[in-house]
Amino acid sequence: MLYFGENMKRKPTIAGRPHEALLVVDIQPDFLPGGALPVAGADAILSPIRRLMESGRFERMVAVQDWHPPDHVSFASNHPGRKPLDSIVLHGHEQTLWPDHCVQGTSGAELHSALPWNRAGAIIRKAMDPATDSYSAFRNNWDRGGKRPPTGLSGYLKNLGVKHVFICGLARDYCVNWSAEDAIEEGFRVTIVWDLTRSINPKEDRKLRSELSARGVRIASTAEVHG
Ligand code: VGL
Ligand code: ZN
Repeated sequence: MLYFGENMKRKPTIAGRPHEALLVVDIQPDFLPGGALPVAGADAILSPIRRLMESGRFERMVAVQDWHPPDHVSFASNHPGRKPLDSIVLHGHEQTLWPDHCVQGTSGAELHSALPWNRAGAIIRKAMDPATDSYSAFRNNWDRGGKRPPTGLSGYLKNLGVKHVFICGLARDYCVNWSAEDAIEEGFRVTIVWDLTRSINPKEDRKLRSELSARGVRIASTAEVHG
């Protein structure tokens, strides 16, 4: 027997804000301390991101996963004589070379087990093309032909009626930054949950923050977003 009336009294588990979505970017073991491309302090954001995902604040959540083939062009190991953090010119644009990371099917590439991914409505995998990197969750970096092919995320969100994208995760100065820029270009309102991100190069944080603000990205704290 179903006591429908009683169920109706229960606190709804979702906040009913279908026009807002939370992107949880690249929370994968390889980007955490001990991983292949560790971002300092990234372990400190796991619990607060978990709490935000479990809070019911967001009805819509999307996981973003860096997902490289082993022969990926961004790996220094695929460029004889180069080492991680060297910079090359790739298809006419600067490309940083990284240690091998987030290789498809490896444990370091998994969505981190500390977060409740079952609540995410979609998983967007990026940087799967061996010849192009992809920092943004919305589109690849430039390919051989100078194009930036979309991942489909913008259409997915628009199809659901999402107007405002909130972004947390890693790394603040790469995938979060590039995703925020593209989300603005796609016409979304964009909020970065600043304390739920960490940078590969934190020395540039002040500059990054003012560049993001100048582009129309709102910078907020978890407390403001919960509020
Ligand atoms: C990222 C460097 C290489 C990121 C991904 O998630 O910010 N950074 N691949
Ligand atoms: Zn990567």
